[in-house]
Amino acid sequence: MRVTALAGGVGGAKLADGLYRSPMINDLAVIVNIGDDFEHFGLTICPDLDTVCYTLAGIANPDTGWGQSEDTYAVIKTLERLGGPSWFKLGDKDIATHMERTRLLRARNRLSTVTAMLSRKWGIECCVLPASDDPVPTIVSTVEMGSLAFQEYFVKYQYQPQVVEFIFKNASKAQPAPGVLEAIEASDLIIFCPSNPWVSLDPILAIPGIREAVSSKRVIAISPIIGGKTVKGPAAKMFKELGIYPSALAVADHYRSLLEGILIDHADDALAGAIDRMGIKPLVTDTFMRHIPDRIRLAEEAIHFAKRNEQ
Ligand code: FO1
Repeated sequence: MRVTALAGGVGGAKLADGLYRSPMINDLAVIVNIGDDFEHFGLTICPDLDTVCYTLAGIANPDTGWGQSEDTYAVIKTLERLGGPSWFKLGDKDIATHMERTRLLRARNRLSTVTAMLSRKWGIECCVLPASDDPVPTIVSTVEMGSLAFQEYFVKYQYQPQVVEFIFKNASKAQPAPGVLEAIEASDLIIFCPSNPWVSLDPILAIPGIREAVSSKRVIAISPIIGGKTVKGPAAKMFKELGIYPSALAVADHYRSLLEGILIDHADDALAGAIDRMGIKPLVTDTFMRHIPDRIRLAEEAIHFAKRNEQ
C-alpha cells in the first residue's frame, strides 16, 4: 500500500515510525512541517525534519523525542559560560546536523535535496520531504508578548503565553517541495499523524496546492488529543485559548471536510457517536504509543481501518 503521512513534532514522528516499520506499507512518504524552522547562531535549524529523521533512523533522544540519543552538551554549556543564549538546548551531535544542513543549503541545494542527502546518511529508506523548500516560519500571535517566532513561543516561553492566532509567514508565496504533490497524488491513503493541528499540520496544509491535493484523497487521522489532553505539547491549551473545548471531536471538526476517518482513544469512546454524525468514521482504540511495537500496532490499525472502509 502507498501511504503519505503528514507529520510534525514528537507524536507525529512516532506514528510515522510505525508506518515506516510496518511490512504492510511498501511505499511511504512523510511530509514534514517546516513552520518550526529558524536560524540560530547562523545555523538553519529544522526541528520537525530532524525529529522525524532521527526517529526513523532510531537515533532520537527517547526521553525528549527531539535531538539525538546519548548526546552531550559541551558546546551549549561552554556557550552559556560565555554568556551566549542557551535557551535552545542544542546537543553536540545535533549541532553537526545543523552545521552540515547549513553548509549544503549555502552551497545552493534545496532543503528537500539536503533532507534526502541527510536521510541517506542516516540509512532512512523512505521519502522524507519538507512541505516546502521555501521558508514559511510560524509566527504565534499572543496576548502577553505580541507576535513571537515559533521557537521563542514554544521553548523560550515554554508555550505559556496565550495564543490569539497563528501566522504562516509567506505561505501564499511558497511552493510545495518537489515530490510533495506527486507523493500525495500517487498514494492510496493519506495519514494525518497525531501532531498538533494548529502548528504542525495546518502549516503543511497552508502551502498552496497541498490542501487541494489532499482533499481528493482518502484521509485517516489519529487524534493527538486523548481525554481532552495531549500526551505532549500545547495542542489542548491552544484549542482552549482559541475558544474551542479540546477533544478528539474538536480535532475531527478541525479537519472536517478532509477526513474519511479518525482513530480516537478509548478515553474518548463517548465522542464516537458525535464524530460519526459528522460523517467521519471513528475507530476507538488504544492510541498511546509507549514503545516501538505500539507505534507499529497503531499505524497498522489505521491501515486496516482504511481497508475495511474500502469495501
Ligand atoms: N524543545 C524544548 O522544549 N526545549 C529545547 O531546548 C529544545 C531544543 C531542541 C533542539 C533541537 C531540536 O531539533 C528540537 C528542540 N526542541 C526543544 C523541540 C523543538 O522546539 C520542536 O520544535 C518541538 O518539538 C515542536 O515540534
